[in-house]
Amino acid sequence: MSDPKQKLTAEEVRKAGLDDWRQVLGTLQARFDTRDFATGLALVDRIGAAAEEMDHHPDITLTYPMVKVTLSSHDVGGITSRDIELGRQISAFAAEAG
Ligand code: HBI
Repeated sequence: MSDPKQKLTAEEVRKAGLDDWRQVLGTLQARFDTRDFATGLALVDRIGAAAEEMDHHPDITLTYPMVKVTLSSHDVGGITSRDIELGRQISAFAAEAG
């Protein structure tokens, strides 16, 4: 699962054990309840910084009182190890924000 250009199978993604995330049509999607807007905004900011650092960019919706995130690798049209890695980071940020 280390090749970032390799599209993962649904089974490989499932085995990665990303608790907050579900697979939807070749993407990973999660929503994090942030209870208030400012906490959501701070979470989006952390996700943005991590995305820039990885050069891998999720779709993010900040909508009171939650943040919705969709991850996929546009270059291969599916889920790769980069989505798994960023998804793990985002879950950790959300846990800290909560
Ligand atoms: N973000 N989600 C996602 N998928 C990509 O394929 C991707 C990206 N951010 C930057 C990126 N690719 C770059 O590697 C290319 O735009 C050069």
